[in-house]
Amino acid sequence: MKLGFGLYRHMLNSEHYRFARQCGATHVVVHLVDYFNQGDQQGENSQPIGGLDGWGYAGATPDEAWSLDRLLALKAEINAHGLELEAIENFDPSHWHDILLDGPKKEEQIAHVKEIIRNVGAAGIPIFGYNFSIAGVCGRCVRHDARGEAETVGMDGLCEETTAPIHNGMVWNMVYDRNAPAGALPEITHDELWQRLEFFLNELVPVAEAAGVRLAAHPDDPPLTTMRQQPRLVYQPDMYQRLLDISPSPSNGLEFCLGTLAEMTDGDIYDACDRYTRQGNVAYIHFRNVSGKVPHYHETFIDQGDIDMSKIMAILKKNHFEGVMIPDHTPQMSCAAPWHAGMAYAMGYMKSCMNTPSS
Ligand SMILES: [Mn+2]
Repeated sequence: MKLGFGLYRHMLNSEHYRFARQCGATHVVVHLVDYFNQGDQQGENSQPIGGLDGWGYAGATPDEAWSLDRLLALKAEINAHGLELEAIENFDPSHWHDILLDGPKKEEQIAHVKEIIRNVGAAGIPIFGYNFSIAGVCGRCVRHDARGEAETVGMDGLCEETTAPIHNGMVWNMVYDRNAPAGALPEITHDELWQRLEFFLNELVPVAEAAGVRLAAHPDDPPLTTMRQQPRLVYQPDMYQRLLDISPSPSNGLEFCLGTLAEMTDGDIYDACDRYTRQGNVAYIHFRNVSGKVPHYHETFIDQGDIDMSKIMAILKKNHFEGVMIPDHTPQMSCAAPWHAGMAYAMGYMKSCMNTPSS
């Protein structure tokens, strides 16, 4: 098991690589998508929240950033700071909006996405995380419910942010076409969304296999049945199995988000962790904690929520999980560096958990 650290695009610099190392990380997971481009965000160091118009505008990251040369340069820069580049997390909506929406550019976009995966493999980056979702990560609000009234995110029942339709030109909680005609995305069934995922996996998994890349699926966060009148895909733990069964392969793996899984209304987090790590499906882990289940939950400090993290750690050790775990997100701490303090707190806890023999 390896301790990693997730970095947003604007954090890909020496200061943040050093911070990750100082927190004990040996590996990093990077986001190349700029979630904060012209969006109405409260701060670039918090996880993106956004409102009805999403996080911001897609496509801000130049295409060049996904080229083999730039990926090799990024990896070299990270290696020079004593870290390994374990994964890239997420496509930009501009890469795949018509794959998610079954639109006219679907074929052109799947060809581009394949090219990205080939580049990732050629650069020696082992994992690519994605979240096959129309609404994306949305519908959450800022709360002060973590210990000591720490600022965190969660849901307090359904609200306009979870029920309002998504306007045209927007997908995955970002705007990809600001000139789209007025109106909202048409409603589709859950089966239609699964068919779109089948197309994506059937096309991409063989390419990922040849490139030596593991695709890693994040579940729906928050895991509601529908979000903004669009179906969700993986909103109960068993639904991960359906995704795996579409294209059984080591390259069809999971970005196993403990927080999101604990927010689900069915199943048991320990059973799910045992099953998917025993089967060898987990590419990497978002190691975080929550209190409650949708639609009433909030993210907590790592030692505070419903999940017994030491019990999870014992399962990971029993099943010889060899991958990376990262904190994903944490509450913000009241001090001059709220994000840094929250992440450092989580990292210290994780490192200690990893090093403590299971009883
Ligand atoms: Mn996550």
